[in-house]
Amino acid sequence: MPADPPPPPGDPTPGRGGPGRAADRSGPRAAEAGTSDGATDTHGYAFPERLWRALDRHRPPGVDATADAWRSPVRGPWLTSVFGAVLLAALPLVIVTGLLDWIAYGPRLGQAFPRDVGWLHPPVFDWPTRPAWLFRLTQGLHVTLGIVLVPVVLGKLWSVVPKLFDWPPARSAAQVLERLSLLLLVGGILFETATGLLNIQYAYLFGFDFYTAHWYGAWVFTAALVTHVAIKLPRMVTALRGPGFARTPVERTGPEPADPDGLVSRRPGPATMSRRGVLALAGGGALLLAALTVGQSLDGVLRRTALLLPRGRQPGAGPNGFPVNRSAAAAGIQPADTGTGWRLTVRGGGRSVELDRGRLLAMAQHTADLPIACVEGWSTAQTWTGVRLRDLAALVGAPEAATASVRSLERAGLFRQARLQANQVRDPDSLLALRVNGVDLSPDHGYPARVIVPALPGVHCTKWVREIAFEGRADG
Ligand SMILES: Nc1nc2c(c(=O)[nH]1)N[C@H]1C(S)=C(S)[C@@H](COP(=O)(O)O)O[C@H]1N2
Ligand SMILES: [Mo]
Repeated sequence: MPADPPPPPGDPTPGRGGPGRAADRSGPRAAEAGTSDGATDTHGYAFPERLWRALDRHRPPGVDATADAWRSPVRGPWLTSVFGAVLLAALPLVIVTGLLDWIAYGPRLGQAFPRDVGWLHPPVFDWPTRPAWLFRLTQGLHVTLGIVLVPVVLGKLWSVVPKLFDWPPARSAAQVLERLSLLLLVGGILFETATGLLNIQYAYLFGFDFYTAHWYGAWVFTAALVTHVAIKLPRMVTALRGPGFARTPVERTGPEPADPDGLVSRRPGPATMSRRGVLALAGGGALLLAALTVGQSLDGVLRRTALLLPRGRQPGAGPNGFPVNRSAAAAGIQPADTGTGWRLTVRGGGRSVELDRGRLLAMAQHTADLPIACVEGWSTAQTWTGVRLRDLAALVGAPEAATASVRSLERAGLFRQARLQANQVRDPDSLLALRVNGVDLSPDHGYPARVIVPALPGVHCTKWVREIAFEGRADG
């Protein structure tokens, strides 16, 4: 069974680090301990050496005391690498699902946010309609993982926090670059997490556009992450291949030998927690967040466990009792607009037809179980009934339409209109829904008619539809 190295002998109090102690540690860290005592050992400085030496001579007051105040003996390459390995496995999924969500919005139809990203976009493709739960999965993963990883990120930051007080802040020009990338890495993940969390809580406390900020923030973060992984991966692999500490109890927990990154405390105190205790704390936090979050992507009683999400829980009972993103009142939909005077205008192929709800109900009705998956993370599957979009396209002689522009009665609001791709118009389950779960749509769910399309982001499932225009020819 792997075990910690025996704890260093003697009482681990500050001040026991002396020349003798520096001598029994090896690596640059020992040299650094020497310089902090005023010694002139500048071994380990690269160009511009004079700058580092000058900085070292002018140490800000308290910098050594602060660095040494972090005394947990569990800090070191092993713990940092375990957190790092978890993040290395999970963060690419968050990044990729985030990019997929941008693609799902339909950049080719000019409706992904942010709209104009120049060369900075992933290869785009027409978002498929199958499997119908695709966007539910990608967006659910993006939001849920983003939340669940918070304790792991905090654990990793805690494991390296003394490095913030390193002085001089770098020892070579290369290290300046590395530490700048760390600034972008840490700043990036905190920014992405904070804006993401505020967005799903509908708390737009910031004075900038969420989509634009989250998008560019993601690129900054991703670039910094790639750099960081390229630099540190070998260290991580070495640390994880070395002696393990997962089973060491707190009584036998001591520091690792000094490491080249200086993660091990220079003056380690006694352990108050084992490494596995730290991991259990972060893991337990992640599990707790998962338990409070996943319910937003599930239906049935488990939905009630989604305590963290404002729209995640079951709102009301009955067939229309599922989450509402924007209510009819909030969208300014008047009962008079949706009463017997309501007409749907269908355009295409140079023709225009007006249909009332009775005529729509007299057309062939199709029923499909389809999810609504909101970009804010929640999703729910319901049973929808209505007219196939492709039947409406055929009605105006545009069965080969390349796109459909859907407009709502709603007058203001970002989501009062949406454009659908050819595959989304043609899918046999793509509906202008009139009913849900066997009853008429409620006003909040889009009465008299709403769009529902397999795998379409919820934001494009336009409610209170007033007009559908089929345009172009898919293969022409
Ligand atoms: N006209 C209109 N349709 C809309 C919206 C809106 O704000 N206005 N919100 C969209 C969003 S963001 C989502 S997630 C779904 C949610 O549908 P629901 O409220 O019926 O659950 O409706 C979509 N349809
Ligand atoms: Mo949404």
